[in-house]
Parts: sequence; structure tokens; C-alpha cells
Amino acid sequence: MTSGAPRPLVGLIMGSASDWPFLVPAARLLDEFEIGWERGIFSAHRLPEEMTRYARTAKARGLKVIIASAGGAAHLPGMVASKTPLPVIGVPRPGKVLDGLDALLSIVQMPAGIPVATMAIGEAGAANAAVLALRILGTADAGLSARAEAYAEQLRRKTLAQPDPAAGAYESPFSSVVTAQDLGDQI
Ligand code: RP5
Repeated sequence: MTSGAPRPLVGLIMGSASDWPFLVPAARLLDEFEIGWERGIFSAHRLPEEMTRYARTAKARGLKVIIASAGGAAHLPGMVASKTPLPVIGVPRPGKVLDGLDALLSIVQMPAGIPVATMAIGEAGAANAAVLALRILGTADAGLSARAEAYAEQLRRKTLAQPDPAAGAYESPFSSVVTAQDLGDQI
């Protein structure tokens, strides 16, 4: 654990260092949300005992949510979920041979009883894992819940601020930009 960092509430674990580049969006968002988090490699097949110890001790160590990413067979999220009562968020990553659909199908197809909240493949999934972790933590922390609402509002404003899908780079005598404001408030 890095000294000086706040007590980790979120564990961001992966099967291999090769997963890390896909998880940077999660890392950046957890930092932006000012949530303490830890990172580590606990491969389900290369470090099965260590992975078990991580999952078994996670709750007692104060973690509230685990984000687990893996590619290929991608059994890490499900295995960790089987050994902890904490919510586990799975992030499938694109592989070297297949595009991540393999990992997605593996992670999402948990049999009934041991859930893994499965995100999209790759960087979007990593970002959403951090946002979901924030929302989960927000159920017991009004400040974090407000941060989740503020983040959604920030996305809304950013999207409304760029209403032209062609970003002004396309002109057509037959086309104009329609914005939400143009629609008024009547349904
Ligand atoms: C999985 O196998 C890892 O999560 C990674 O996505 C994949 C390949 O690992 P490396 O061979 O790149 O270490 O366990």
C-alpha cells in the first residue's frame, strides 16, 4: 500500500500488469472522486492462493467494493466474488487474439447466486466501474452520493455544450442542428 494515501475503500485488481493500461480510466476517476483505492495483481490462475487471501481478507481490511479486471478466460472477477461478501464489479478487457467478447461473456455469465456486476469491454467499462463504485459507496455516504450526482450533471452539461454532432465541420444546405432547447418543454 502506498503510504500517505487515504484508507482504500476500493480494490482495483487484475490478472496481469498487461491489464493496467485498460484500467487507467478507472484509476483516474477514483482519484477525481477522491476515493482511496488500492491496486494489485492477483491472477486467478497464476496466483490462486494469493487471490483467495485477497478476497477473504478484503472486507476485514476495510474495502467496500472490488473492481476486478481480466481478459481471456477472465475468471478472476467470479472467483473473487465467490470468496468475499463485497460487491464485485467485473471489467472485461480486450485480448491479444480476441476483442474482449470472450472475457465479457465469461464474466457476465455467472450462475445464479454469486453476482458480478459486469461492465462494458475495455476503457468505457473501466470508467463505469469507478462510477458504479462511487454510487455503491454513495448509498452509505451522502457526500459521495452528491459527488455521483455532480458527475452526472457535469456529463450532461458537457454534452449539451456541444450540440452539433459534426462539431461545426460539416455544412449542408439541407441540414441544421437541432438542440434540446429547440424542443421546448412540452412533451
Ligand atoms: C488474464 O490473462 C489477465 O487478466 C490478462 O488479461 C490475460 C493475459 O495476461 P498476460 O499473458 O498478458 O500476462 O489472466
